[in-house]
Amino acid sequence: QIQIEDDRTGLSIETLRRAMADNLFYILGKYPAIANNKDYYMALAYTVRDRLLHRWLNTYEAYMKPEVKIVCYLSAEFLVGPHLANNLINLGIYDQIRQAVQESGLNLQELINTEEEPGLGNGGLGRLAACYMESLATLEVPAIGYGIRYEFGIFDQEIREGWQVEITDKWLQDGNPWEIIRPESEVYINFGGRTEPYQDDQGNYRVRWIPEYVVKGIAYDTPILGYKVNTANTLRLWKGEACESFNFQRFNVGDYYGAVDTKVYSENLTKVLYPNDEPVQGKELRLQQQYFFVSCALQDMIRIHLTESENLDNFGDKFAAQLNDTHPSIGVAELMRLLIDVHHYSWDQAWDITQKTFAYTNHTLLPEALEKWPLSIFGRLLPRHLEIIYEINRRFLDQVRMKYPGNNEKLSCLSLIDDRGEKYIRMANLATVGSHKVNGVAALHSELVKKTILRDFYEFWPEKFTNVTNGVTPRRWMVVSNPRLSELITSRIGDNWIKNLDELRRLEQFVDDGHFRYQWREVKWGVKQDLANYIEDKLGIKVSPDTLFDVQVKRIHEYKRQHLNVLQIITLYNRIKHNPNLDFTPRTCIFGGKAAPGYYMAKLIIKLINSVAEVVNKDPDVRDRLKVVFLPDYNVTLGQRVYPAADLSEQISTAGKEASGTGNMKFSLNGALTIGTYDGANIEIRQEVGEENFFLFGLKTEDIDQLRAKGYNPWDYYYNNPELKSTLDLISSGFFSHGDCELFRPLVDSLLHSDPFFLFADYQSYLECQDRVSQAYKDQEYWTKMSILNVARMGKFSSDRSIKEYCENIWYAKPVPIEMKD
Ligand code: 26M
Repeated sequence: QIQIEDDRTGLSIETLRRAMADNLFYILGKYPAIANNKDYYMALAYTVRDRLLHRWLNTYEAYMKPEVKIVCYLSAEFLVGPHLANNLINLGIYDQIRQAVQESGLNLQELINTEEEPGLGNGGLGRLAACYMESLATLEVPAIGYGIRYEFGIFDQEIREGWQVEITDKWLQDGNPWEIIRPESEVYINFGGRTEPYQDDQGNYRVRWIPEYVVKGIAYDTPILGYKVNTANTLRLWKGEACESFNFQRFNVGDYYGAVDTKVYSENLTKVLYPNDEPVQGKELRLQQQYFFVSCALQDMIRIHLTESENLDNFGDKFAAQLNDTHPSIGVAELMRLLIDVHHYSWDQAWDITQKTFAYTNHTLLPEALEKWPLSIFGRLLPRHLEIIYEINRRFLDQVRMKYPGNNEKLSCLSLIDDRGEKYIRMANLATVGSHKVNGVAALHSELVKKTILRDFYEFWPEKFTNVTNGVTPRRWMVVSNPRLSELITSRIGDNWIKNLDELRRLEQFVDDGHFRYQWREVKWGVKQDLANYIEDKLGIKVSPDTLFDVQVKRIHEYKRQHLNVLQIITLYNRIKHNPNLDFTPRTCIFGGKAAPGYYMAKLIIKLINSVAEVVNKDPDVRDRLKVVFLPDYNVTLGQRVYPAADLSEQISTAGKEASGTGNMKFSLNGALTIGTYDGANIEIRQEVGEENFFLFGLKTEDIDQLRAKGYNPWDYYYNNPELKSTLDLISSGFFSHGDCELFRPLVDSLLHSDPFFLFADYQSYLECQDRVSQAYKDQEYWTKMSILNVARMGKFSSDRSIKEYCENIWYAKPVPIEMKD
C-alpha cells in the first residue's frame, strides 16, 4: 500500500522538498532557475506556515469555550524577532527541514539569515512582550497579544563617519508570510468631537460621543507557537485604515484628493513606531496610536465574549488584560466607556469589571519617563474619556478623603490630574487606580516603585503591589541562537532543560570534569570565531577569538553608562601607552545599540565610541591587545549572534535606574560572566549564580542617594584621580577627534559639571573590578568553571517562570492543552 502525504502537512523529506517547490511556483510565481535566496526563504516560510495552521485553528476554537480564561497582553510594542528558526524549533521540524532544504541544493542557515525581522519595538519592553508571548504558548496558557502593526518599525541604524544615521525600516516591502489578515474582525475607532447627554427610551440618563472622525482598525494575526505543544496563540496587530463610508461624499462631488486625504490621514495612524524609549511630551499622534490599538483590542475582546455569552457580566473572568507600562492605560477609561455608554452597565458594575480585568506592569522609575498627557490635547482627542477620568478621580479622591481627612498633600499626589501648572493626566496613576495588581519587573525595582513613584498608592493599597522578576525565553535565546552550546548541554543532561530551565542545575556535577570544560571552551571559541568573521565581513576589523570578548549591547542611554565603559577603555589605552610592555589580558570591546533620534547626548556617545575605536584599533603600540568595535544596527537578529559569543557582559547602569534588564540574563545563559552594578535583576542574578561568580562594583542605590544629599561634586574625583583626569583630558584635547577640542565638549562638560549618573563616583571601583576580570580570565580553567556555574544556576530567569507567577498571582489563568482533531 502506498501512503501519500498531504503536501501541506507531511513531514517526510520528499514531501517537504516538493511543498517548497510548489510554493515557489504557485505562491511566488518563480521557476527555480530565476529564484534567489529571498524567494526560497518565502517558499520555505509558507511551507512552515502550512504545517502550523491546524494547531492555530484548533487553538483558537478551544478558547471560545466560556470556561476558558484568556490573557490579553496589551503592548504598544512586540519585538518578536525573526520567526522562521524559532517556528522550526518549536514545531520540532528543524532537522527534517534542514535536510529537505539541503536536498533542494540550498543552505538552511542562509535562508534563515535572509529573514527581515519585524522591529516593532524599541528595546527591553517590546522584547519582554515577545518572550512572554512565547512562554504563554509553551505553557499552553490561552493568550492574545494586542498591539500595533507599524508599517515602519524601529529605524535601521547606519554609521557614517562615526555618527548614527537613521534609515526607514521597510520590513513589509517583500511581504510578510507569517501574518494573516482578518478583514472580518474590523472595528471602528472614534476621535475628537464632543459628547452629548440624552435620555433613552426607558428614561435613563446616558451620554453619547459624537466624534469628529472615525478610523477603521483591521486585524493582522501572527501565530505564536509553543515549544513542542499544540498551542499556537495569536499576536493580533492592528492597522489603521480609512472607513470607506466616510468621505464618499467628497469623492462624489469630484474632490478625489479630499477623499484620499482621509485615507492618508487614517493610514498615518499606524505608519511608524515612535523610536524613543521614553515619552516625548505631548505628541498627539502617539496618543492616537495608543487609544487606537487599545480600543481595537477591547472591542475585539467584547465581541469574542458576546459570541459565547449573553452579556459582559463575566468579562473579568473571561479575560485578564495586562498593561505593558502605561502606554495602553487609556484602556481603563475605554473599558468603562464601552461598558457604560455602549453596553449600559451602571458605573459601579463597570468599575468592578474594569478593576478585575486590568493589571499594570511598571518598567521605569526615571521621572522623565512617566507618561502624562496635557489635558488640552487629551480632551480634544478623547472628550468622553476625559469626563470618565474626572469621574474616576472624583470617586477615588472621595475614598482618599475618608482615609486621610483634611490631607490635601495626599490628594494632590494621588490625583489622576496634575494641576500644579499646565494640567496633565497622569497615566501611571490611572493605570494604578484601574488595576487590581501593579508589579515592578525585578525585586529591587518593585521595592523602589513602592518607595518612590507610587509610594502614596502603596500606602493606600499595599496588597495591590507585587513583583514579577523578568525572564527570557530559552528557546530563542539558547536553542535557536546557540545550537552548539545547547547540544553540548543536552549531551550531558538530556533536553528537558529547554522546557524546565531549572534542570540546568544538573550541569553543576560536570564543573570538575576537565573534558567537559574543554568542550565548553571549544564551543565558546567557535561561536566567537563566527562573530569575529561577521565583524571582519561587515567592518573590516580583525579580532581574535583568543581575546576576552567584552560586550555591551543595549539602547544607548546615559543611565546605562556606555560612556563609563569608554572611560575604562581609554584608561587601559593610556596604561598601554605609558608602559608598552604591560602584562595585559587582550580584550575585544564590543558595543551595539541605537540612540533615540532626538537624544543628542546618546548620539554623541556613539560618535565617541567610534572615534576611540578608530584611534585604538590602528595604534601599533597596542599590538592587538585592545580592539574596539561598534556593531551597527543592533537588533534581535544581531543579538542572537552576539550573546553566545560574549565572555563578559557589561551591566553597568547607575544603581536604581535599570528597572530589570533582560540582556543581562541572555548573556549569562550563554556562559558570559557579568560585570555589573547592584541594580535591577543583576542583584538576583548574582544571588543565583553566587557572588564568587559575579563581578560586582559600584555604589548602591542608598549610597547614591546619600552622596547626592551631601552634595556630589564630580570635580573632586577628577582632581583626585590621576587616571580619570588624564582620560578626560585626552578626550578634551581632541586626541580622538582629529584635534577638534569642541566635538566632545558637551559630554565632558556634562560629566565635570553635573555627572547626573555618577560615572566618576563609580569609576575607580569599575576599573579595579575590570582588573579582577582580567586576572580571572588568565586562568582559563577557573574562568570556565565560573562560566558553567553561571549557566547552571540561571534557571530562575526563564520567562516560563515569570509567566507562571503572573498566572498564579495576577491573571488567575490556567493552561488549556490543545488536542489535535485535525
Ligand atoms: C513612550 C511614549 C512615547 C514613545 C515611546 C515611549 C516608550 C517606549 C518604550 C517608553 C518606554 C519604552 O520602553 C522602556 C523600556 O524598554 N524599559 C525597559 O523594560 C525592560 C523590560 O521590563 C527592563 O528590563 C528595562 O530595565 C527597562 O529599561
